[in-house]
Amino acid sequence: MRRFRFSDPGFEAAFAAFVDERRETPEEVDNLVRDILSAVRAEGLEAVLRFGRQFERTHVDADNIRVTAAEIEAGAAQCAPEVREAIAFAAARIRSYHARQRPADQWFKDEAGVELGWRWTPLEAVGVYVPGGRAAYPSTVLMNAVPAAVAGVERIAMVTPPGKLQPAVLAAAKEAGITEIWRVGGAQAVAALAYGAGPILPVDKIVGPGNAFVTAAKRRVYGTVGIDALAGPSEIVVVSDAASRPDWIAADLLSQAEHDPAAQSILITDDEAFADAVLAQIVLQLKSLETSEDAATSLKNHGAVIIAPLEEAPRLVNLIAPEHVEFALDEPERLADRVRHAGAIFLGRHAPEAIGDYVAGSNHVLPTSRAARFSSGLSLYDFIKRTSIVKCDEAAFAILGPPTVALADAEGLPAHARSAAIRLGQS
Ligand code: HSO
Ligand code: ZN
Repeated sequence: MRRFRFSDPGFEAAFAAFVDERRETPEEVDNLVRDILSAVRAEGLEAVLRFGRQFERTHVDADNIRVTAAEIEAGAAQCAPEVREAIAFAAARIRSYHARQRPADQWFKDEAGVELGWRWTPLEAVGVYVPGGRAAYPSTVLMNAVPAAVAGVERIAMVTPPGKLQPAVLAAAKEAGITEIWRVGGAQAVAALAYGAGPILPVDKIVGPGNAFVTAAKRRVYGTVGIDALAGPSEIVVVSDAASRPDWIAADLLSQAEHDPAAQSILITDDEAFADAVLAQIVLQLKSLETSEDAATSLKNHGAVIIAPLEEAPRLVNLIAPEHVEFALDEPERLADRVRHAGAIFLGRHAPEAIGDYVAGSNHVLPTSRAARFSSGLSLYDFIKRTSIVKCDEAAFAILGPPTVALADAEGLPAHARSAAIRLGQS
C-alpha cells in the first residue's frame, strides 16, 4: 500500500493525483453491445437465445428460459437454514429502512387561489440484473428488489445468466418479492428487459450490477428505460485513531479489497505506528483469505495509508468521495458530521462496513468512483416518480391568464397565448 504523509511538503499535490487516478480499464465492448441491442430489438426472443448460445454456451430455449415456480421453491429449499434465516432478517431490516423513505403527497391552495400539488406513484415494472458465478450475491438481490417491492412495483423481473442457480439467490429472490426469473444474461438480457423479447415483457427501469457488457448495454438503453447508477469497483476509507484494534481495522480494509482487483481501501490515521500494526495484520490475514489474490492486487495497486491529523480527515474524505467511510473512533460524529461526499458513513468501532453490506437495513448499492459528489445510493426514490397536479377555477385563472398570454406572445407561440386569452374572453 502506498503511504502519504500530511507533513510532507508535496502532500496536497500527491494526494490530489492519487484521488484522480482511474481504476477501471475501459473495455472496448460498446460496438458489439450496440449490435446485440439492435438485433434483439428487431428479432426479439430468437436473437436473445442466439446470443445466449454464442456467448454462454449453455442451452436455453423458449421452453426453459423462464425459471418455474417449482424450480424456485426446490432451489430455495436447498438453502441452509441459517442462511435462509439471515436472508429473512436482512430483508425485514431493509424493508423497514426503505419504508421510512416514503415521501408524502402534497396538495395546497396558494395565495392566487390555485390548487397545486404532487402525487408519488410506483413504477409498474422493474428488471433486476443478477450476475452469474461468484458475484451472484443474495444480498444484492435483496438490496435491489426489496426497495422496489416496498415502493409498490407490481412486476419485479430478475434476469441472470444460465447455469446453476444458487439456492441462496433463489431464497433471496423469494424473500424480496421477485415475481419472475429468466435465464438470460449479458447485453441480451438488458435488451430483452428494455424492448421485450417473446415472453419477457419490457420493464420501465433496469437495476443491478453486471460486467462491462451489461454496463454498456444499460448505458445505451437509458431513455427507453430508466437505469440505476453505473456501478464501479468497491471503495472504503477507514478513519481510525490508535485506540482501535489493528486486526479489526485490517479486516475492514480487506473486506472491500476482496471484492475486485480494482477495489480501493484507504486508511486515514494520525498514528504511524498504528498504521504499521494494521499493515502487519493485513499481511497476516491475507495468508488465510481465500480471496487473497484479488485483495492483495487491489491493496497493492489502489490501496493507501494516509498519515494525517484526524482533524484533516473530513476534508480528505470529501476529496476522495468514497462509497463507504468508517469512523472507528470515540465520538465519531465530531468528525463525521463534516463529511459531505460519501455514499454511506459508519460510526464507531463496532460499525464495520460489512453490516451495511448485509443487515444494517441501509442500501449497499452506493455511488462509486467519486459519484458521491452528485448522487446517492439506491433507495425507495429509484422506484417511485412524481406527477404534478394543478387545479384552477375562474377566479384563480383571472390571475394566471394575463402573464401566460404575455409570456406566450414573447415566445412567439400564438396558440399558447390564445389558449389563455380565450378563457379571459379576449379572443
Ligand atoms: N460492498 C459491496 C456489496 C456487497 N458486499 C455485496 C458483499 N456482498 C458494494 O460496495
Ligand atoms: Zn462488500
